[in-house]
Amino acid sequence: MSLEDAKNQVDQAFTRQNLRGPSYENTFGGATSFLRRRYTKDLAGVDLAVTGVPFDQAVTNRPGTRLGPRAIREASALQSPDAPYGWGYDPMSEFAIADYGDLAFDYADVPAFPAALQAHIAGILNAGAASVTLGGDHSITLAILKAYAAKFGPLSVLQFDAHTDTWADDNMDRVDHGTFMYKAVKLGIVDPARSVQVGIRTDNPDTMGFHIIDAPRVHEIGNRAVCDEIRAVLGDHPTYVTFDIDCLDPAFAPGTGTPVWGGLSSAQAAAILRGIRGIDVLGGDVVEVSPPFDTTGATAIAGAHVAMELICLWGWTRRAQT
Ligand SMILES: [Mn+2]
Repeated sequence: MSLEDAKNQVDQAFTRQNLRGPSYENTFGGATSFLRRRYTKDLAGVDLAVTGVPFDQAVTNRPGTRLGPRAIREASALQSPDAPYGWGYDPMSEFAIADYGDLAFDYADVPAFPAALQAHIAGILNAGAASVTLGGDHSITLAILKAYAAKFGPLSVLQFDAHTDTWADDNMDRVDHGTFMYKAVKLGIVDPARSVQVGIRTDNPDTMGFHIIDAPRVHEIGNRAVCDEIRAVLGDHPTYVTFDIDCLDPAFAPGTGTPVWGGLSSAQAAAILRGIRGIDVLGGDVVEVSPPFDTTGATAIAGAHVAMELICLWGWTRRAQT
């Protein structure tokens, strides 16, 4: 290895010349960005920006997801630089994907937070890029959906979650991780009739018209039937995917604020995310990874895999169009 190679084949978060392509630096060292993408605030030429939102002030129980983006980035370094398994293509080589860093916000000014986040995502979308966001608690998805709806109109949402997050809350100024989907429907930015919630296992009689495939049903009908049902509802409608890591069973994702037993396994989630390829994904997020409760790191590992699968889903459709 030449001296020049030695300089460039480390810290590819900063040293990589090209937004595309694998990074073969040691996975155990160097500066960490999501999957060694370039860590940059320059969105020129970027197809998809991965961004972190370290906000956890809206939780009903255990906090800690403010540390989620950092943990997910670190866990992403465990993934192979080769093409992701089961997809037959490498989105990291075919698309310009950057780590856009974290949202800056005043942690003590919660009322000002949603607008700051919406502007952050709008900046990415208006630069012509898609976004995949690393949370943060689930309240963040409302501001992201507002930015998406402002550009694309009302969206389908595919939500993986133990909870529907549709508990009634007509105070639009409240910032709450359990009511954001209620608000999204009331604001008209999500079309519930063309949206699906997967993995639900907490009671909330008002479904608001969402198509729910609850966790017992996932276990009963199996992955392939779940994928068929998701496709049937979403069709080719523009879709935002939000993945609350508590969709997974606490055995697979203990590091989260409101764990509920009876959830999906990592294998089920992987099979379903890969089995719905072809839906029109405009962007997504993985939320509620709480490192202080993640005793083995398994939750952050799952979160990093989910983020990668979201990128694969987004790229699959875009790739088919080009
Ligand atoms: Mn949730």
